Amino acid sequence: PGPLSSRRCGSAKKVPACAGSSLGKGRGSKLQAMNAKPARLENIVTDKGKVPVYATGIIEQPWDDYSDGDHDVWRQLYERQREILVGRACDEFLAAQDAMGMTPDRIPKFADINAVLEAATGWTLIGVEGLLPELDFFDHLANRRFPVTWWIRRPDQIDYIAEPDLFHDLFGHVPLLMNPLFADYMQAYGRGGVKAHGVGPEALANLTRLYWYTVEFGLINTSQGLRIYGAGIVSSKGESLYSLESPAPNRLGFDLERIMRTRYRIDTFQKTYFVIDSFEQLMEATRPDCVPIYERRATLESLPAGSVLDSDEVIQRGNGDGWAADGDV
Ligand code: HBI
Ligand code: FE
Repeated sequence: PGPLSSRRCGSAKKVPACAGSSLGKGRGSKLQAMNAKPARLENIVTDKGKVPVYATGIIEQPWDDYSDGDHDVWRQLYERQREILVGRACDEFLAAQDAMGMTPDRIPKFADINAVLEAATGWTLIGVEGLLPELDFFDHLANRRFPVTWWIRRPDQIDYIAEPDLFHDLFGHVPLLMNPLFADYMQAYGRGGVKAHGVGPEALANLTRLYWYTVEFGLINTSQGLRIYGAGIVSSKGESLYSLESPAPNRLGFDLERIMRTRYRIDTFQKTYFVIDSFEQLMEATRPDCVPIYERRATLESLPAGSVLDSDEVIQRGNGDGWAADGDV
């Protein structure tokens, strides 16, 4: 779950408060009435189908209002993923989760995480309703604030949810913010996004692809072999296995401009994974001014997600098994 298309969302229409919110089963909600139920603004997002985009307000994590069912969903997902990720996620990810004091027992308190995270890299978590319009999102990242959705998915959504919930954000995205290089990359990414937003929709599309193929679905080379660092993978049972073990997808060496040309779908496993050698490489890639890159990029066609070019560093050429044939991207 993650990136929206680069186009501005259509007009928001008010819809009833989200049925999915797990709120209200708590003991005497402490939330003000206005925050009692998040307002889910369904915006029609053109070329990626309908993706809910939420209000942009920051809200306090309603920790006392999480139900036992919510904590149970966290525990189930946490225990299942941690078991799968040993030997699959990069060591930095697993070590950071432990260092932050994350456990399966209860949904972590943002305030507790912030005490550790802020001391480590200056990042803090803020509670949000869910997906934010790009500019709001970029601006938070540029200021070392990571938006975390305050609600967790329902039990019937354990295996898949189309939008980022608390588990995706807190379990998937937050731990690597403890890594100084990744923390710097995420802030540089946010600053780049604010600039790209000023340049225009094409520039923005480049940035959302970069986010997709690194922060969400990136792999990293290690001495023990390929490992996962992307949040979209580590928070997904199926893709944690598929991304490393399936013969179907391509696995290509990281190449910034190549990634910026590569389209993606938000509702299937990736056809192509890009592999970095280190977080330094990721940070270095965002140093140069991106505007000349956008100008060069604009002269080249974007590529279907499953392409392999002669100029690619091919670690594995996928056999394409099970690739979605409809709605090619
Ligand atoms: N909003 N809350 C939230 N979380 C995200 O990961 C997020 C977002 N809005 C936009 C977005 N990601 C992507 O389009 C980025 O590529 C900008
Ligand atoms: Fe995400």
